[in-house]
Amino acid sequence: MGEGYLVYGAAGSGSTPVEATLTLLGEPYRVVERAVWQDAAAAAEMAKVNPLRQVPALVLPSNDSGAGELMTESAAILIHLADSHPGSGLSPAADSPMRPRFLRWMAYIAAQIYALYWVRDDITRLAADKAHETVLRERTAARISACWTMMELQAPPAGRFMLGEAISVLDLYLAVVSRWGPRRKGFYAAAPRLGEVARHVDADPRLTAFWAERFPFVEGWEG
Ligand SMILES: N[C@@H](CCC(=O)N[C@@H](CS)C(=O)NCC(=O)O)C(=O)O
Repeated sequence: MGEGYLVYGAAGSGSTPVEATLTLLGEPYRVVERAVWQDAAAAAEMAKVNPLRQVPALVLPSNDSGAGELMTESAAILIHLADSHPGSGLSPAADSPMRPRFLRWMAYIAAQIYALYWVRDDITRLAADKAHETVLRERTAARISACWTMMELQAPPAGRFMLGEAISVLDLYLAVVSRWGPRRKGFYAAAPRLGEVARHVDADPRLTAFWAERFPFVEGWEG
């Protein structure tokens, strides 16, 4: 085993649940800050690692066969980290009755919700003019809210957290993605029971210092 995990990320971005997971696991990791959506130089640097110029990217600790494997795609990274630490309880085991639910909603957050931020983070990618920008912002916000509502109806939390009484990477993922626009107030309105789960994650004392550093609950943070 080498020198620990290397995370390419940015505060408040999709690397946040990855960093939170490593924090809960007590694994050593280092973050290379790449706020790719704000900074062209950071994006150019990121392209050397991930040609899509996106964070998060995770380099696994190197092993006997050489350099550590590179992972992108937040859901895959979170599932891998949890599964490779089976004692952590951060994912249900492959034979657990909760496993299909876990996989379904991990993929759902990534594909149905997170993917819309490719548009929202730089609306000019699809908007032809200012009026179009407004329409796209409104419609993607409505779609995100509708997706949270659908998730709540299909998968009401099984306890304090999505899968029961123990926190999993699904809860960490939900808690971070629900802080992006239309932000937590919109999320609480769309999915109040998922909102309760997110509040439990926010309040986990093992993560207090982590949130303060990487995604602080500053004045007005809920939107
Ligand atoms: N499918 C990717 C999406 C990653 C993503 O969109 N990351 C954002 C930051 S939260 C980003 O790097 N955006 C820059 C861009 O897409 O150009 C994942 O789940 O990891």
